[in-house]
Amino acid sequence: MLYPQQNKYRLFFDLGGYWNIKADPNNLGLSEQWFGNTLEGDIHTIAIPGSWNEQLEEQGFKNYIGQAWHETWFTVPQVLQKNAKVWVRFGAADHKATVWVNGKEIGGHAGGYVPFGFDVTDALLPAGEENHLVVCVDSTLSMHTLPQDVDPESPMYNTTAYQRRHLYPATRFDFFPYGGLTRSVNLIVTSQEYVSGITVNTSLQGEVDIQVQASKFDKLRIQILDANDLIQNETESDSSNNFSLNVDDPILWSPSNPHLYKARVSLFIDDEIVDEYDELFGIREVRVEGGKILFNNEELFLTGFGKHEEFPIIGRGQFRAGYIKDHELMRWIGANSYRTSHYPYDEEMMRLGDKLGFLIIDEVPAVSLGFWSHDFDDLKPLLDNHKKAIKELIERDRNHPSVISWSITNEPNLWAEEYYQNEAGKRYFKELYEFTKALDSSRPILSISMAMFKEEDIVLESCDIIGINRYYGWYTNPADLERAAQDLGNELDAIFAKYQRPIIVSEFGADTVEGLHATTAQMFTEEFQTAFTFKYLEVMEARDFVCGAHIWNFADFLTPQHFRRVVLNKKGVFTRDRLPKSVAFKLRDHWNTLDKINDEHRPTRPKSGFFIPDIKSEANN
Ligand code: BDP
Repeated sequence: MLYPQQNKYRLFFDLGGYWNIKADPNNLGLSEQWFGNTLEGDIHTIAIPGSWNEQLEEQGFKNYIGQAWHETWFTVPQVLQKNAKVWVRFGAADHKATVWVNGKEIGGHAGGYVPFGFDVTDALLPAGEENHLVVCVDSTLSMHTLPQDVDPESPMYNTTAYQRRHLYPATRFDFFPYGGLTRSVNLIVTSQEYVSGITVNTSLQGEVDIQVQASKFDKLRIQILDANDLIQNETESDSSNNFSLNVDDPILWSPSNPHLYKARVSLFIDDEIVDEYDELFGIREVRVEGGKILFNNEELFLTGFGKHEEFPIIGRGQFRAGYIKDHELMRWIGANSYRTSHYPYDEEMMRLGDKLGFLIIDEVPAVSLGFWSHDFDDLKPLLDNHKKAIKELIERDRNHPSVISWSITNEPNLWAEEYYQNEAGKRYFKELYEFTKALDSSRPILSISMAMFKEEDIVLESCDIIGINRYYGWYTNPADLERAAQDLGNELDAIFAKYQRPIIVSEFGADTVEGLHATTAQMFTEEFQTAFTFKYLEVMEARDFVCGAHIWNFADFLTPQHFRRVVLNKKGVFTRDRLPKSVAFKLRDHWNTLDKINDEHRPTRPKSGFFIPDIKSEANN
């Protein structure tokens, strides 16, 4: 469903605010029909968008995984309800939602982190009356969902890899399992006939192919406008919804000049416009050639981070000021890119990436996947959901110039289960790769491997860019950075020799307690983090085929409880509240002088658009 937009023909309301919430640990709500009336009993007030965990910690929600019923009310004015279609759109519900309006079930969606919505016109009360919106959000996962579960009943739980029993709440992944209505909830009003989807494909020569989905039309008109709203070209059709246009002397989108064009789609019925939608896009190209990533035909080196979408109190909830802060800190430090580890981030982040000129690797929630059989057919329910997650992500994000790659999996088999390195596993990833390519052939696909099988890891066969996450000198041979450098270097060389594809080191990092120091670098101190980070950078930068260094992590983040974590994963270059650790200043110096990154790819030196003061703080010296 299109991102909400307001113009002469459509409008949207923000339904965010203080809602009611009621936990349903025993799953009684459906049989007792809680959707029919105002929620009763143990009701709390919750800010939406937002995760329930930290907001309502004192009410017992901190570690709550399960169903929680949410409700609010809205009114549609008479002037709008007449002859209109009214929709409800959710930016995301983690991880599953069922929606009722005035007691009538209007739909549901399985899978967190992506938007969904419904036409609610027929469920509305007469204009002016208060409509009751109820959403049951279920944060439980299963072995077939993305991310996967740790259900004690699942065959995976009973394998020898029992580490997961040591986490509370138990997860297969190293980030907090937040639940809730995490992103914008909107009421959208459109005409009876409307535009429902737009796909834009471009070439560096200025060819722009546009495909429009619409309910019904007598005519569609497409106009391309530049950043000053000047029409560059236009065309129309009364039968086709596929258009090919040209932009003369196109201004390319890049981190240093994030120029956005607009595709304005107007839908006509009886010679009158009844709907219009402006889709932003950029003209730029990313491709892989001879072991390099080429961005607008120039060699690209990615500097940046694996991130988490996570802040104190609001959890994984939408936090616009936080999004700005993170991008500005990345610009300050000289990062040109980040990965949406380990799930799709808020659409607002992608839009900021487009506007501010960041390169984003967009990831589906396929984190530390586990398989449970040698038989490919047994894996199908998981594969189907995996494909669905990829499809929904591509549908949502395909027109963002900031998105340069689809990351289809992160560290499968982290828990070293017995079923993985086999024909079924190979086929699983091959199918995913082909599925993704068929949906979007314009972006390279990234697969990320952990250390266990090194260059033999089956996941490396199915990708255009290889991502490796490595923790030599931290989880293995702790503190021995010379050995870490050797191991990393040998492995990079072996992987490149085998695949001849660009490699990025998509994770490397050391837990670091801010303010902890030592004269001899010691694990957990700020000096160790600096030594570790720069040892890795040295190894990577000595190799031309390494096309990116993404430090794990941008900021400290909340995890389940585990003897390896003191509340947070502390590998952040910034603290959870976004204050720099000392490595940040060193990185800032390094990434702003690295001659491998030419000016085009340095968002710290924009040629237009943003003023970045070039102040060097005392701490840099
Ligand atoms: C990797 C995972 C990441 C973890 C990180 C770590 O991809 O999610 O947080 O290790 O252990 O295995 O810090």
